Amino acid sequence: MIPVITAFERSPDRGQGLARDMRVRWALEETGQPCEVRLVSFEAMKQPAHLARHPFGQIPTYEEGDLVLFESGAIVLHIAERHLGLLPHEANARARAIAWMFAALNTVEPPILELVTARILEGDKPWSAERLPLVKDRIRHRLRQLAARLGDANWLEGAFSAGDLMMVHALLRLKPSGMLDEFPALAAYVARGEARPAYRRAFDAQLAVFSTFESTRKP
Ligand code: GTB
Repeated sequence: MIPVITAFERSPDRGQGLARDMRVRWALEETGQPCEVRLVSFEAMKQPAHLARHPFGQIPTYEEGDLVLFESGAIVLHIAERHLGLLPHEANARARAIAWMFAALNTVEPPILELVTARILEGDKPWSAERLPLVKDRIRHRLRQLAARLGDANWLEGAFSAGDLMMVHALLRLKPSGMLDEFPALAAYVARGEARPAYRRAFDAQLAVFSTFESTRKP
């Protein structure tokens, strides 16, 4: 059964691959699984049909027969557990790779999202200029710790895993800020992720959605 995932009809990142459907597309590519993509507008995401799939009216979602999932982490874990390629077979190594998925989502990504909030949603507040350095320092603290653990390894736990997939995608959100370049080992880690053929295929697929939308848009 070919799963159906949802993605933005028109991504606000203009095809940079920063929206979270990219994680699901990437996981499916790494495991050699096909998918169909249902594109949704911001309006459609808040309608009952989509809210039945996703209680918070967001993308991505994943439908496979009777199973309907939301949350990119849960979806990637589901894919990784059912198909070869994203989790080690040995039980302890598998548990560690899953721990890195949670670390990406719960420990590394939150301060990065704070930066997006501080810049975009709170950029016009009088206290914004004071807050921004604090937010950036919290991110640097995490990046320093992550770089120390990665050391000169290619991936976080031996071979590339779902933990790396989630971590690389969380870190990608930092690229426009230039902060990733302050940590060359992490910049190289992210570049290794982006260079994977599966990442490229997933990236091209989501970019094609944006390019098609732009080329058919009425002036
Ligand atoms: N925790 C959920 C998950 O991991 O699946 C978060 C899902 C989520 O934030 N979805 C966003 C969404 O549907 C899209 S990915 N937003 C619409 C809404 O809430 O109404 C987040 C995102 C959006 C835009 C960019 N960008 O433009 O760079 C990057 C990431």
